[in-house]
Amino acid sequence: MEDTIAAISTPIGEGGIAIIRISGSQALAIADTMFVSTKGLPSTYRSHTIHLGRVINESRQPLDEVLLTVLRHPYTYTTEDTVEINCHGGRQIARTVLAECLQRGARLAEPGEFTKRAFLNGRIDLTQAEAVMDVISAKTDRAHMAAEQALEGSLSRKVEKLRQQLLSILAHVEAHIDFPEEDISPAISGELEIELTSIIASLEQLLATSKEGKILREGISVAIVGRPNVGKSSLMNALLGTERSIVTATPGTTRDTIEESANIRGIPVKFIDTAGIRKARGKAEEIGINKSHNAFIESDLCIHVLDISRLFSKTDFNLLKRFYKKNVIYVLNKYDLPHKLILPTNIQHIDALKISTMTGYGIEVLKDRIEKISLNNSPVSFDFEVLINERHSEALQRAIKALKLALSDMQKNASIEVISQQIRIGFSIIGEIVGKTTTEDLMEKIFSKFCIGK
Ligand SMILES: Nc1nc2c(ncn2[C@@H]2O[C@H](COP(=O)(O)OP(=O)(O)OP(=O)(O)O)[C@@H](O)[C@H]2O)c(=O)[nH]1
Ligand SMILES: [Mg+2]
Repeated sequence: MEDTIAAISTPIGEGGIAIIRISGSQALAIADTMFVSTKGLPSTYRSHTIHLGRVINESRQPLDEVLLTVLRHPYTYTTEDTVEINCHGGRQIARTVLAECLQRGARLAEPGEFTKRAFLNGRIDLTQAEAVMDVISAKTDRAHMAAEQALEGSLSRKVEKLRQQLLSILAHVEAHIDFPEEDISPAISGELEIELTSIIASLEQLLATSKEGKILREGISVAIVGRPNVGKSSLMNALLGTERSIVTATPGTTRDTIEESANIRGIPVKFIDTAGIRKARGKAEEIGINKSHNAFIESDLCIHVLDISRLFSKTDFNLLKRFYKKNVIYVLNKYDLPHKLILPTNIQHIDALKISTMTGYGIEVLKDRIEKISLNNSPVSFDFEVLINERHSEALQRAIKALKLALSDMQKNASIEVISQQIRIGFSIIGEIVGKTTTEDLMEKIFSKFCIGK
């Protein structure tokens, strides 16, 4: 019999309420010893009902007025009997109620243990358990929606379907192991090859979304660079929608890098405003300019700002060369002023966006461009946004490798044992994604990232 676990499920700190969750076969028995109300004992309550009463300590002294919810097996988060106590949201009171639960036989839950039980008891699979964490930590609406879909099982279904298809190929192939004198007929073998090729393609498609998943989950960093006074800080503020960076008419205003995050089309973006590049006047500016370079190098994407109201100079040209990387967006700022900047013919091909941080002109187009570049190379080929994490992506790569080997074995007419062995490996790796095959290590790795109480 599993022991009964308890934890505070709400964040530490002061709030309206705090929730203490108890799960396991003794949950109701424990609640009976520490809850009093006019309606009798919790173990007599119907499932999914909520009751007003008091939590008492062992000398029957009332500790807090609470609402207690009874959730009976199997329709609960963990599928076990669960009791949730809503007490007043103070740091101390929640701890006191938890201490009472522990005193009466519950064990303090480990991080993610409620979700781990939901998985071990078969209510959710591993991708759904991971999605719980993604839902909690989602920074934007888009990441949130993608995580909700994974939680609901969209990724599981996709993976499970492929696993079943593979199983049917395996069944076909292995049927021949028992009858070695019968070769797989060329027609059937051709069919199996087509099916296997299509499974590999689906796995590759899934893998191709891993970049998008990483970006939605973790976001990207964008450095804003350029000469002094071109409007980098003004642009940073325009993108954030707040006056985060100091803007003045004096060149050299920003001396240190300034970081701030924003939600750009559902992608968490960390913008880094940097010191304008020029010959440093003083030590502080020199350090700042070095930091600008580092920000440029370390960022995923760079916005290079030029001032359209000034003539193009050799310095601009040098900076264009210096700040060159694959993901760069050129913007010509101060579009509201008379235009003097003419790009030299040899660099006229650069696709620069005209913007004005003063009037807001072009800012939305710039946001679209940031979105497009961030998600580039990750075709959204499914009817839902997939949140592939590193674990999935690593398993997908291994599965694809094994199945490609199986395919080439098939094409080379290798022995049925060899082919089936390879397909089995692929099959088992795909199973790892949804948690059909797991190890203690893997579970430890996944659930230790959770918060206590989830
Ligand atoms: N007319 C006009 N002025 C702008 C625009 N954007 C910025 N400015 C002005 O340009 C000056 C410099 O702006 P900043 O945002 O401080 O420029 P910066 O690139 O951060 O400058 P440093 O921090 O010195 O490198 C300020 O006086 C801004 O008001 C714009 O689109 N149009
Ligand atoms: Mg600045």
